[in-house]
Amino acid sequence: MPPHTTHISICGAGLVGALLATLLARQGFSVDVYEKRPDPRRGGVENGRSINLALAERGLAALRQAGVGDDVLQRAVMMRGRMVHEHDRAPNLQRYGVDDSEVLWSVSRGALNDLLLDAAEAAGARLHFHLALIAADPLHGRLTVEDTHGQQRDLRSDAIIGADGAGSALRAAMRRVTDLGERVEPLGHGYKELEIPPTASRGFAIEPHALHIWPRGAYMCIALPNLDGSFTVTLFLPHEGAQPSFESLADEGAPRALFEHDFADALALMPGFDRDFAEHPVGSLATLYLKRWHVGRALLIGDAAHAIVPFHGQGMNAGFEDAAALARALGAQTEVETVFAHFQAERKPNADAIAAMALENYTEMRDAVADPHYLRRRQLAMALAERAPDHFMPRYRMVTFTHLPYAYAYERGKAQGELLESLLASTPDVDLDVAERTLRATLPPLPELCRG
Ligand code: FAD
Ligand code: 8R5
Repeated sequence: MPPHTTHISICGAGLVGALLATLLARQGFSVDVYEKRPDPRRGGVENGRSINLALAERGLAALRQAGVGDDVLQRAVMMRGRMVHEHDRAPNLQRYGVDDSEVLWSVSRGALNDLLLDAAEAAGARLHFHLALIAADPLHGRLTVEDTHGQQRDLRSDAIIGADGAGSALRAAMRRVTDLGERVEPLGHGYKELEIPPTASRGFAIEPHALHIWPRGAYMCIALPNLDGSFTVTLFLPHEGAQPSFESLADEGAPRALFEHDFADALALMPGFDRDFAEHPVGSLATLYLKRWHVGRALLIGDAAHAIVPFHGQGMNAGFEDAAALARALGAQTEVETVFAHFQAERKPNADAIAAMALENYTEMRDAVADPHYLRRRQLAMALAERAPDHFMPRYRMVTFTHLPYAYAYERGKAQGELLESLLASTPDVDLDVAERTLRATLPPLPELCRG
């Protein structure tokens, strides 16, 4: 079936749905998008909170494929590395890459979503707001949407794509037909968003070009810059327990006492701390695993298929990579069930790998960034990457700045990690010539990097 006779319904006009709609409409598919919320571009009730996300190479490449890469970067703040704020020490910047070609970008979720909705419409996709998917028959490509008055409409489509997020309604409809092998693993930790406002002269109160981390062992704070000079600060903490936890902070004054003790430099920059803490909800974190992403003419992508914990900053990036891969596959072959099976075979091992790496990066961020063994290991890794760039690349860089499959990054990262540990086991002052020879003798060269 050529694209222009293939009709695709996308459920959800969030980040992934809006990007997929753009990519497919640009390829000539007939695309309708159903979104249960109102059109965010229409203003309306604005709660005034800016939520930002870290955009990395995988997401950026997909945005470039949709023709909006430069537009997005114009509205983004560059983050060159992690700024680590240890207790009672000057903050220290650990660069992410070798130069400014390897950086993260802090983007506003609202601005990015608006821009993608404009792009989808400009490409010819039809967007329908205030219409929620409430039922679907995946085997026959039928779906039912409902407006805010309870009016229902029955529709038919060659393909139904569920980009409706972690609580996907399409997934619920698919589950009624086939066992999806669904498993949700709560992390046991939640998060709360706070704010460092701009200074009186409308500048940034701390270094703007960094992702700030306050590692405190069992928990941490992070901060990402916004264009207006503010930072969105996120506190990650266990939900329950006697050690600092959201439960243990229930008493008035307890949150401020924790911050005075652990995050005093950040607290000094948050005049609205008490109100923000009291008013902002605690978000919960979990990993969603599915054995199956497709049933008949229906397919799940993005968070609907593989919601992950946030610690690698890859949820959106992975979802954007899904969208680009799916658009490419549908462009090459339009027998939807075949495309969906191939998509799952290609993407699921990668989704599993980034889910695991995201969990591991929590420990790294909140704890190991300040650990002497970790710092030695990191230094050795950087030395090997410089001496033998064809043989060694830190896993973080593979994930964040290349298009190597996540599953490859995970496996290669394990092998490299074992090598580093064995080198460090005998002496903390590793002879770099020996290390390089051992590396070249033990691991095959890295594949072509497929960057940019
Ligand atoms: P969503 O963005 O959740 O969009 C789903 C859409 O579907 C929504 O618009 C929703 O209204 C709509 N919908 C739901 N149900 C229905 C229905 N029944 N009918 C119609 N429409 C429906 N990722 C990163 O890569 N880097 C980061 O730094 C990062 N930071 C994050 C910070 C926060 C606070 C959070 C919560 C997440 C962060 N993520 C980050 C993860 C990222 O937000 C998600 O991975 C990404 O938004 C997934 O996109 P999605 O389109 O699949 O789902
Ligand atoms: N998501 C991120 C990283 C890795 C940074 C590093 C980590 C907030 C709810 Cl926790 C986190 C990263 O290892 O140096 N890159 O991007 C984004 C992160 O959290 C986001 C902002 C978040 C869900 C709240």
